[in-house]
Amino acid sequence: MTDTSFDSETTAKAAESGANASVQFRERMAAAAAGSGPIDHKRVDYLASKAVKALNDIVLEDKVSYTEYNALKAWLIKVGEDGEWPLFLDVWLEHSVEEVANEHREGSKGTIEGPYYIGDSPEVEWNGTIPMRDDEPGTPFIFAGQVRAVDGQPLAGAKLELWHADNLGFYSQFAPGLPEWNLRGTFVANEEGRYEIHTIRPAPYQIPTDGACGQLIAAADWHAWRPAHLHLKVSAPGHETNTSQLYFPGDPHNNDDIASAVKPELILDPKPNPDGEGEITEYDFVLDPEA
Ligand code: MBD
Ligand code: FE
Repeated sequence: MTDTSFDSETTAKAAESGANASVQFRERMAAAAAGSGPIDHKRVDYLASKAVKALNDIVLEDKVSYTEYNALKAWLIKVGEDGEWPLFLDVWLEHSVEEVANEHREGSKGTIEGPYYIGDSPEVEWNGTIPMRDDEPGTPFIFAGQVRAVDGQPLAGAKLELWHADNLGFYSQFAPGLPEWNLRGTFVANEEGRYEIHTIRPAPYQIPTDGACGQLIAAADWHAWRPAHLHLKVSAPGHETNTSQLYFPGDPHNNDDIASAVKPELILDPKPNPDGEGEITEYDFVLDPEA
């Protein structure tokens, strides 16, 4: 079992991750803005009215007091100040957006992207090791399989982008003190659509406890954990990109992920590596054709 205990030093380090996710998101949106269309006023009217009504209904039905209203106002201000809107939304809302976006798919299940994706990670040769420190702690882990289309055709040259937390639950470029591309890499499937990636097993992830999201979690007496997971984006020309996360059997938080992003199809089946240290697992991706 992975050690999930955190000392005060590592907890403090986690705090900046939410704010860094805001910076990252703004940059990505600025780049995408050029391609976005005109405002659909009818749709905004419909959705915004519905959202406002849902909140008003809660106030009326549950007789929300001025004390509670002011606590909400203070908390919303703090979410912004702490830069935790991407963290908040990806933890508590993205799973429904993903469900709607991908319900038509016949290929592999996906799940939420979360706040810590970075594009253009270094390309690693087939069979290679993801960028990591010389003394990277954690169980060595070989992650291999095949990328196919829904008709069974192997997708030679499919691209797999993998990013995951380290053995303490930290993501490079979001928690300080890690090499820029630590545990982030881009891999290309071979002629048979097969890939083989060498990495280490990530630790479970704790939502930063000292920001606005942590404040809500403490006030509501919830737990702050996501199960250990690998993040992936698998893509091939003419196919829909599969954004996914893969989980490990037996993780205590597979059944109560705070981000509601675990699906039974996404739990891996690692075995001891017969040829060396650590573990090995096989997982195949099936991509839907682009509409
Ligand atoms: C994560 O690592 C993550 O994957 C999600 C969805 C939310 C917060 C942290
Ligand atoms: Fe994650």
